[in-house]
Amino acid sequence: MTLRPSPSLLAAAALCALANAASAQTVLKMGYATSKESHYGVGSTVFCDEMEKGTQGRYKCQHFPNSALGGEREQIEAVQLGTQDLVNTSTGPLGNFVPEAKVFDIPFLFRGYDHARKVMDGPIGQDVLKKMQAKGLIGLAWTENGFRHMTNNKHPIVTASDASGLKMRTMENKVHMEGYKTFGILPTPMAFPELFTAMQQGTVDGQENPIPVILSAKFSQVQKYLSLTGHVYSPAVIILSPKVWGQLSEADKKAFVDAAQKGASAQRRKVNDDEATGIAQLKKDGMQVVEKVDGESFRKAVAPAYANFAKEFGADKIAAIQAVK
Ligand code: EAX
Repeated sequence: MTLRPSPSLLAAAALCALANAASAQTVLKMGYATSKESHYGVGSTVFCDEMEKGTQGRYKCQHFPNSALGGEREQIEAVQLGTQDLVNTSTGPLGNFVPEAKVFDIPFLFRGYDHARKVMDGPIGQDVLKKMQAKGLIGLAWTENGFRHMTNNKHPIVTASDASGLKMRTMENKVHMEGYKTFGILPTPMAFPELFTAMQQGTVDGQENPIPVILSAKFSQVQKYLSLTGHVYSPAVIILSPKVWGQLSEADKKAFVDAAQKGASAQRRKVNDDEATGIAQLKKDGMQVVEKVDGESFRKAVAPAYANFAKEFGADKIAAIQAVK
C-alpha cells in the first residue's frame, strides 16, 4: 500500500503556503488624482510593477486612482502620518510641507519640457527631493503632471487681459495664486476632487491644468474654451511614507528608487503622447481651442512679481534654474 496524503491534507498544505506567501507580501496603498489610464496611472503602474519585481514580490501596490483617498494635500498629509503609503502627486500643495519645492511653481520659469525635466533630474531638483526627508516625506522620483493651460466658460483667452476678471480655480498654492493675480485672474483655491462640480455649477468660470488632466478628468464636458497658455510647469513626485522607508533594507530602498525612476519615465512618455494627440481629441469633444496665445502679454504681466519671487527664493536660485541648458 502506498501512502498518499489525503485530499484534505493537501488542501490544508496549499492554504498554508498561500498564507505564508501573503504574510511575506506587504501591500502598499498608492493614491493619485486621476484615472488608472491617465499619466499618473501609467507612471504609478510601472513604478508598482518594477518595485514588486525589484523586491522579489515582497512589496506590491493597491491602486487608489481618481482621488479615492482624497485631495492631494490630504494624501500628502496621510503619507507623512503613515496612514497612506504612497502618493503620486503634483507639487500643488507640496510647498505647504516643503517650502523649497515652491520655486518650481513660478509661472514662466521653464522654457519647455526638456528644460523642466533637466532641472528636476539635475542637482537642483534632486536637492529638493532629498530635502523632503527632513519634512517626513520620502521623495522617490520627480514624475510629471505637465505644462498647465487655462480653460473657462466665458470667452476665448488670447491675451492676459482676456483672463482678467475670470474666477478661476487654482491649486492650494501661494506661488500660483500670486502669479495668476498679475494676469487679473481671481484665484479660488480648491481641492481637485471638488473642481468638476464647481465648474458644472458655475461656482468658478474656469481652471488651469495640463492636457493629460483635462483629458482624463473629462473637463470638456463642463468647459467650452481651452487656451494653450502653458503658463506654468507642474512637476509631480512619487512620495513614500517614512514609516515604510524605515523598514526597508538598503537593497529594497534602491529597488524602490529605481522603480520610481522607471515610473517617472513612463509618466513623462504618457504626457508626451497626450500632448501630441490630446488637443485634437478635446476639439472633437467640443472644446474651442486657442492655440496661438499671446504669451508675451502673460510674461509681461507676471514680470513684476519676479521681484517678490526673488526675495522669497533667492535671485541666484531662479537664475540657476533659468541657466540650465
Ligand atoms: O495632479 O489639482 C490639480 O489641479 C492637479 O493638477 C491635479 O490634481 C493632478
